[in-house]
Amino acid sequence: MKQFFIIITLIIFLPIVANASGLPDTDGDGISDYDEINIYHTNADNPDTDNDGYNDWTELNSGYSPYAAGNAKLEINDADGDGLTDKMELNFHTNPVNPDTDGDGFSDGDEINNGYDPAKSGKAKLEKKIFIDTKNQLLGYNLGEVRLGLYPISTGKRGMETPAGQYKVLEKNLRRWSSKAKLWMPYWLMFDARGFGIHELPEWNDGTKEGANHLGIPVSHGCVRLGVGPAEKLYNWAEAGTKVFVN
Ligand SMILES: [Ca+2]
Ligand SMILES: [Ca+2]
Ligand SMILES: [Ca+2]
Ligand SMILES: [Ca+2]
Repeated sequence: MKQFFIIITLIIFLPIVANASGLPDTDGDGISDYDEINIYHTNADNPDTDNDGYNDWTELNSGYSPYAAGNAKLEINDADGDGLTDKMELNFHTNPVNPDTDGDGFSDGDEINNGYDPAKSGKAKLEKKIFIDTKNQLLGYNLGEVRLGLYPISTGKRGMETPAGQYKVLEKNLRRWSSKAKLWMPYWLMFDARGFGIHELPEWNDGTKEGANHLGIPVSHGCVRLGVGPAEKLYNWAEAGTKVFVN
């Protein structure tokens, strides 16, 4: 009988250590077996997957990659070389150590760059959305639920506010002339037929360009101005039909 109790005690207390949430955590690194296997794709039997002396929990919580020894940062490291950083893989719920999570022949990075869902095989697409925050003078853009970028902008000044509402990209034009304002609007993405759009800092006919010092301050006539670099990036990413939310 005594032996029986010892065996039961061993079965209960030896095999699995529970983490803070009460779920089994075999290697005792603070991340449950379930999360290691299904979310982080780390080794559930080794608290330090990349054997660099820092356990997986510590690395993930301080922005370091648990998939590469040393000082590799999550937001820079690309453990599987698929063009998507470890951090973006975790955001998109893809596998950071498998370049083709859904096994459909297209890498996770290629799928994201082309708007496809890297977690679903085939042609499932993720929705593209642009968010314009006039209060904080910021533009963010998302693929599905994942934020891809956030940039300072300049929206309409008092009396000429950028109108709030839900829109979509109606027209793309590399360089549009505004006959009303007498200026060029590079990387033009029109979202409202009345003439409201997103574009790079405007240029006058004599070649002078609006300074970036106005970004973060509402000074436009209603359009949404983006800086040099972000405007081109957003232009190349967005397509006709991409949803635009202004508030
Ligand atoms: Ca664990
Ligand atoms: Ca480690
Ligand atoms: Ca990757
Ligand atoms: Ca794929």
